Parts: sequence; C-alpha cells; structure tokens
Amino acid sequence: MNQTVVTLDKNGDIGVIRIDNPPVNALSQPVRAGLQAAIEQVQADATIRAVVVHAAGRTFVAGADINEFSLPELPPPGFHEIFDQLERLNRPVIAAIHGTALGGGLELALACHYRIALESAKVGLPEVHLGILPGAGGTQRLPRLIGAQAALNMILKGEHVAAAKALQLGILDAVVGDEDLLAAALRYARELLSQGKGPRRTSELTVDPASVPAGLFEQARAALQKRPTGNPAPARIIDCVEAAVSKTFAEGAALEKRLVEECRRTQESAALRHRFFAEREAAKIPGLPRDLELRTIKRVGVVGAGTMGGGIAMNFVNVGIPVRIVEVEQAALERGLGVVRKNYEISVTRGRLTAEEVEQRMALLQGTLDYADLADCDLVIEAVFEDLELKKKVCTRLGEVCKPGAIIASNTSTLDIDVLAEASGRPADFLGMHFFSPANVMRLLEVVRGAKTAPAVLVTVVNLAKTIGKVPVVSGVCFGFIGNRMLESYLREAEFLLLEGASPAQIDAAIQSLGLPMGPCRMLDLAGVDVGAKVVFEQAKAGILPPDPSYRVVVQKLYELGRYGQKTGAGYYKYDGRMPLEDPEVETICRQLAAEHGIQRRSDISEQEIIERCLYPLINEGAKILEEGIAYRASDIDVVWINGYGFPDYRGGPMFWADSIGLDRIAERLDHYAQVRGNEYGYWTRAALLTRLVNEGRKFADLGIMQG
Ligand code: 3H9
Repeated sequence: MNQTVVTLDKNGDIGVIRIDNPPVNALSQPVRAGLQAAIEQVQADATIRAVVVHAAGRTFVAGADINEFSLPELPPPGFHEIFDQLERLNRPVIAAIHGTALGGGLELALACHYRIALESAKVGLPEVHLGILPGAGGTQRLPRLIGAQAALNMILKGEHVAAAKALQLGILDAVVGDEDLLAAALRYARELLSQGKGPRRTSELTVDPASVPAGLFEQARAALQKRPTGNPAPARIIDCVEAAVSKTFAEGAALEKRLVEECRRTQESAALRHRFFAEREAAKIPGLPRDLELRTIKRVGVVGAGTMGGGIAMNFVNVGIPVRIVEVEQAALERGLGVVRKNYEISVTRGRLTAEEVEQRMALLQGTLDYADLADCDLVIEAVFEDLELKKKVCTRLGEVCKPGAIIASNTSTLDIDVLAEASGRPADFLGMHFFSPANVMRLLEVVRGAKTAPAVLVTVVNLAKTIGKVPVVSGVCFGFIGNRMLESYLREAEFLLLEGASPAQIDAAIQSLGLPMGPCRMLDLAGVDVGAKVVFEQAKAGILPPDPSYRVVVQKLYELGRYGQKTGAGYYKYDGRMPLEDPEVETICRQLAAEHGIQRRSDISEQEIIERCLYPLINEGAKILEEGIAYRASDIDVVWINGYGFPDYRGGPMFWADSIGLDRIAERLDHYAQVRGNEYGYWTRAALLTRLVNEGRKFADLGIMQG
C-alpha cells in the first residue's frame, strides 16, 4: 500500500481507511493504488467487522485528479475496478464526508454502503463543467439511489448540493453537527453492527421505470437541441442515466466507461480543463515578497450610485461586508438604492432570496451625500462616469478623506490608472478594479496594478475578489487593460467589414457560429453605441488612435445620429422591443461612409474571413499584451475573455483556441490580410512574440510567467 497517501488503521474491530493527499485529496494514481491495497488488506482481515473511509485535511475527496485526464491513458488501477471491489466487501463500509465530496469523491462515497456527513459538507458531480461525465460509476449509482430525474438534474447541472438537501434526496444517511466526524462515523458503524446491519450495495438496486416521469430523457435531449452547447458531456450524460434505468449495472457501467473516455479525448474537454486550472492560476501573483502584511477589509465605500456603483456595492453586501455609497444628489442616491432593492426583489420572485434576506442586505448598504462618511472605509471604489477629469477630481478627494492605509480603487474600464493614482496622492494604496456589467453578475474582475501599487494592496484585492465570488485577473496599465484593449482590434475589423459590404447580421452570425453569445454589432447595441463611441473619443484625446481617417467611423456616425442601440430603438440594427431587425438605413450609412473613405464594397465576404479578421488580430493583440508584460500568462487572457466577454469556455479562450488552430496558421493569415488589405497602419503586423513562437515551433501554453 502507498503508506503516505492511503492508510488502513484499526479502531477496535473497525477498519479506518484514511486518504491524505493534499490539497484536496484528489484520486490520483497513488491514491487509487493505495485504496486498492487497503481494500485487499480488509478482505484478508476477518477481525475487521466494518470499515470507515475518511480523508485528512480540509476536505473529503474532491474528485479524480484532473491533471491525469491529459495523459494518453489513465494509469491503472481503474476507478470502476476499485469502487466495485470496495462495494463488494462483505462488511458495512461507511463514508465520512467533510468539506466537499465531488466527482470521483462522491462516486467513492456512493460505492460505500452508508454515508455520513458534517452539516457544512457539500456533495456533487460537477464533471460536466470539465466536459466529461461522472465516470467512476456515478451515472449508474446515483439514479439507483435517488431516482433518475433527480440524478439527471444534478449531473447535468453539476451543482454542489448542501448536506441537508443531500440527506433529503437520499444521498446521505446521516448528517451531524460541528463535531469530530471520525468519532461520529465510528459510532455510526458500531450502531449498524449492533443492529445487525450489513452491506447495502447501491449497484444491486434497480430504478423502477414507473418512477421515471414520461418523456424525461426525450425532453432533456430536446432541451439540449434547442440550446446547443459545444460541451460534449450533456448528451452522453443523458444516455448513461437512461441506461441506469433500462440496463443492468454492468451494462450501464460499461457504457459510462466508454463515454467518459470519449469525452475526455475531445478538444472541448481539454479546453474546459484548461479553464479550470487557468482560473486558479490567475489568482497567483508572481514575485511577491514573503512577508507581506495584507490589509483587512471590513467596510467598503463606493462613489457613484449608478448602475455600476450599485452593482459593485451588491457584491460586498451579498457576503456581509457593509458598504457606504456616496452620490452628489439625494435624488440620484435614492434612485440608485431603489435599483439595488429592485434587483434583490427580482431574486425573491425567482426564489433565490427571502424577503428577510433582502432587508438584511439593504441594511448593510448605507447611502450618503458626504465624502467624509468614507473616512472609516478600508477600501473605496470610485465608479463615477468614465471621464478622466471627473475621475481625477474624485480620486483627489478620496486621497483627502480616506483613512491612512485604506485602499483606493478606480473602476475605470480604459483610463490610465497611474494618472488617477497620482491624483489620489497615495499611489501605493491605489489600483484599478474593473468590474464588468452587470457588476453583480459578471464573474470577471480585472485588477489593475499601477506602477506604484504596493504588493500588499494588490494581493489584498485579489483575495477579496475571491471572497465576493469573482475571478480576478491582474492586468498592467495600458489603454483598455487586457480585455478592452483586445476588444478594440475586434471592433475595428468588424467595422471595416461593414464598410466593405458585410451586414451586421452577417458579421454577428459568423462570430456566433463560434459560440460567442453575440457578435460585435449586437454587443455594441446592447452596451450602448454611445458608450462604444466615447471609448473611441477618449482614445483620440489620449492621442493613441492610428492616423487612419476611416478608423471606427461607423460607431462615430451612429452616435452622431443618436442611434445609441437597443435603448433608443436603433443602432447597428433597428429594434422591435429587444428583437434586432436588419435596417436598410445602416447599409446606406455604411455605403456612404465607404464612398467617403474610398473603400471598395464587395459581395464575397465569407464567414471564415469574418472570423479570421475579427479574431486573429485580437489574438495578435493578446501576444503583444504578453510581450509587454501586461498579462502574466496567456491563460490569464483566456480567463478574461471567457468570464468577461462570453468567449466559449469549450474553446478555452482566445489564446488556447489559437494554440489549437496552430500559431503558424494564425501568423500566415495575418500576413495574408496585410497583403490583401494593406498594412499602412500596422493593423496586421505580427507581434514579435508570435513570430518567435512560430519560429521555435512553440505555443502560447508553453510560455511561462511574462513580466514587463
Ligand atoms: C472526476 O472526478 C471524474 C471522475 O468521474 C472519474 C472519471 C474517470 N484535481 O479550487 P481551489 C487543486 S473530475 C486536481 O483553489 P478551493 C487546484 O487546482 C473532478 N487538482 O480550492 C488548486 O491547486 P493550486 C471532479 C485539483 O478551496 C488546489 O487544488 N471534481 C482538483 O477554492 C486548491 O483548489 C471537481 O471538478 C482536482 N480534482 O475549492 C472538483 N481540485 O493550489 C474540482 C482542486 O496548485 N475542485 N485541485 O492552484 C473544486 O471544485 C475546488 O477545488 C474545491 C475546493 C471546491 C474542491
């Protein structure tokens, strides 16, 4: 037996199998081998009358080791083999669950005969988020235990289920309060023995077909077809759960084994696994001093009660951190607080919050018209209108009123953090916190480190981001940071394509065919053409626009015409309610602009050209961001695009996607467009890093940490 990761001890006549594989007790090969050895030892020891399986550290088993899924073959012993062996033991086996029993961890527990958990524990089969299915018996045992409908629902959603609910569903047999779990499990084992209870094998149960709602599987398949996803797992999950009803355990298990293997070999699953690790890497800041003293954030201030300020405030009150929100006028303050309350009330109607919880949260949100009320805040975030002069004034004021040691942050989406930091008079305490709209919903937070931001400030905010449920990504200072800077090249090409003769619907359809929820034209109409145009004006002011008179003229023209998008009923489209309709007016506008700028119209723009022209320059910009050290890692860029811009997770983000296309191909197409479109303004000039990687036959994924 592998002595270090799995041990078998005896507590009287009870065998105790302990898994100790930090940080999350993943079932990597040594753990599987250790488990198998422990089971064989139990088989050989007739004095053991019952077995408890538990885990050391902060959690029970959090699943298979996700790293192993990238190996050509999963190293033996296999999951089914061990779990079947465990279940076949002829003495009662009890799983003792604390923390989380996820994926293979729950499957291990399901192979045990009884399950006891702490009330703080959670269980789930989240494999779907990795583009695979529960492949260690979960699709066969869970339906046998709790019924096909509940199991299908739980596996397709991949949610974590709290212990109380899991008890109700029949996944758990007992839940205990805050006590010594191992002691409780041993007690439970002795009770079973005293009651003469023996093994209870879930694989021997059958699902009564009469308990399965008519059309359950057909409806699940129809729902998938209606909203197709690039994830290879859901369709196969439905097949497996159906097999749990209609086939023997052995047949269902064989199907599960084959389908999980099919899933893990797909590019989509590789992309989803990349996302899993990328999000965790993104929160790691390289090169930090060892003895950092982090700051404590007990109260937060927000300046501006507009949509953004209100959304930002909600993030904190949702986790119990009180917020002071400042406005200039009482009416604006009341409007802002009213919007927050309305958002919470919508959650009540959807059953996500109780009326009492709304009151508790609103009580944590205090409005004020006086900056002096921010004096006791540990972090203050300004979320006023995106205007450099205004933001500078606000930052200066914050530098005056905030207490020493408070962190001051700007929610700017494009402006120079270093300029704002200087305006505050305390650049070491200053950074950017770029929330995405709606700020209470979108998971991404770009944390922008200024030239003088203190490391402790940066780490405090990255940790805080995790506390409020955000995925933080650190960016250096440049116009638009990681996300909006890359977006700029995407929007630039979308507009040139409009001038050359593509319609908004054609462009959007091409981009959506890749799995993005909306193309650039619909996105700008939704975000506001005015907002989009102002970004261009700000770049002009900052002197960073290319000297190209045709640069993003479409958005500027639509703005001039008051076509602000969905909110004014017209933008790149005209609107019937929320429904975008093609508008001949837009074609006329584009035709006129093309004529003014001497741009040839053509009718041969293909879907492939749209995809390449919008996305390959975006990837090229990503490479520049890396070589400048604006992002630490290529995978950080992927995290930004998946969580902030709806880039499909099953493609792994733009940089992972580029690696899968081949960087030589990307480079070759950039060169091609430089030739056919001309390259007067450097739009198609390859990033030096891209050329280097192509020459060396390497990928973005091969790069280490990049520091500017
Ligand atoms: C599965 O089980 C398939 C089976 O059906 C069998 C098929 C054949 N593997 O998230 P954290 C690392 S698929 C490897 O920051 P938290 C993680 O990368 C699996 N590594 O902690 C990080 O490393 P580092 C199904 C893993 O407290 C460290 O552990 N299970 C795994 O915020 C800490 O993680 C899942 O999908 C793993 N399975 O959250 C559950 N899990 O420190 C995946 C974690 O180097 N895990 N790591 O960056 C989670 O959801 C969270 O990690 C958990 C803890 C909730 C457990």
